[in-house]
Amino acid sequence: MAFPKPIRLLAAACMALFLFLLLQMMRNPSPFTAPGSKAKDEFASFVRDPNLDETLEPPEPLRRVSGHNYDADNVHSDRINATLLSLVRNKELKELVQSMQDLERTWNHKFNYPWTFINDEPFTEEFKKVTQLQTKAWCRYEVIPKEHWEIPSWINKDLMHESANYLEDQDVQYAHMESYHQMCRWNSGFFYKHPALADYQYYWRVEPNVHFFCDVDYDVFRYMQDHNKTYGFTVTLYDSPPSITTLWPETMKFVAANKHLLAHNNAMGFLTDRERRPEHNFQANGYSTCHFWSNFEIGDMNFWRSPAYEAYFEHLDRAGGFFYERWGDAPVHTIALGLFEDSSKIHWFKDIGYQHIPFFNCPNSPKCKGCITGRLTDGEAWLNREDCRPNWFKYVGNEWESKLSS
Ligand SMILES: Nc1nc2c(ncn2[C@@H]2O[C@H](COP(=O)(O)OP(=O)(O)O)[C@@H](O)[C@H]2O)c(=O)[nH]1
Ligand SMILES: [Mg+2]
Repeated sequence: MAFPKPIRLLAAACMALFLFLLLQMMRNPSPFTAPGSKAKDEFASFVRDPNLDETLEPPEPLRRVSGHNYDADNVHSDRINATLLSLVRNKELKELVQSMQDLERTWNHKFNYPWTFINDEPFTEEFKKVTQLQTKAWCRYEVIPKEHWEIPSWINKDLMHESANYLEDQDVQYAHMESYHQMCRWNSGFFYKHPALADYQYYWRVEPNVHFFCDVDYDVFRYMQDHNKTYGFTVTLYDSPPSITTLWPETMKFVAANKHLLAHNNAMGFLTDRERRPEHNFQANGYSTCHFWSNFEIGDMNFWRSPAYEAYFEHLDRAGGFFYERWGDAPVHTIALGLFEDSSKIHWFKDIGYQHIPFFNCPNSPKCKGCITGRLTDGEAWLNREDCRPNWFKYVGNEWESKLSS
């Protein structure tokens, strides 16, 4: 049946309009690239996000798969003493499987590093069975010694409860959740003391429900060792000041008594910047609140096992802020690294595409699938303000610039 010409033209116009609208909906919503509304620009961290520049691999030497050198059953493999590490609850099995599948697909099916799962209670048989099915690598299931997890004797429970009420009024998340405080303390000062990790030097922390987007074709643990790196991050953010009001003052007390521990090439500027978010610095009593987002960490446990860090952690633990405030392991790790480690030993794993809700690290690389290049968040536009990378680049630098990236 033939339609009159005006009807055909109208149908064609409707189709074109529909396609145009569809295209608009699928457009990259990155605040960095879109000419953008005022609201978006207002929150953009950079004139141009460095993740928009093409990212290949970090510099050689890089250790790759060759023949059977990383086979899971090769007892003489090129693997070093390192493990993937996950503190996780039985009820998070499905979310953990998601993280495992992404990391196995993009990296570990090539290198077959063991997984170590840690819990404050025994893992179920189902948890063990299902996680082992996700990998050819060896899986270990460990329980935390009670004395590493329980709330220490010097914490006053009444004061803790009152403090949690106060924190809640300040909109501090998880204020009343004791286990969250315990988890932050354990990640700050105990994970590397677990007997099951005694023979390992390097770890890659993996949380349930995170995503990995990019194929990584070199052994990242060997990268850390060969390039003399202590710690690697993907995302760095501002923290909630009321959760850490006295963390910096306590740190300063410790530093005043231990000046010799400060690294020569430290990241004090990054830790104390007050130009970008002056109100954060003010509320956190001198700390910028910038921290490496510790749900992703690739690190050398020798740093956490050093006498300097042990003394610092002990000082913080006695001060009580893991329970009277809600000190996170992220700011604690970051401050320690920023003060006591040479900042050239801290590496931005720009090439590892990563997401933990609601933030991403999404590089511009043909190796990446499933994230939008340069997009920091899929949440509200104001979340872009939480990005602390510009501060890191300002005080420490961007090692990927110039010769390294392409
Ligand atoms: N075994 C165990 N793991 C926990 C507990 N609380 C948190 N975790 C783990 O600690 C990590 C951080 O917790 P999560 O709830 O993701 O905190 P968020 O990312 O800060 O919202 C995740 O790997 C959790 O599985 C706990 O009480 N027991
Ligand atoms: Mg999490």
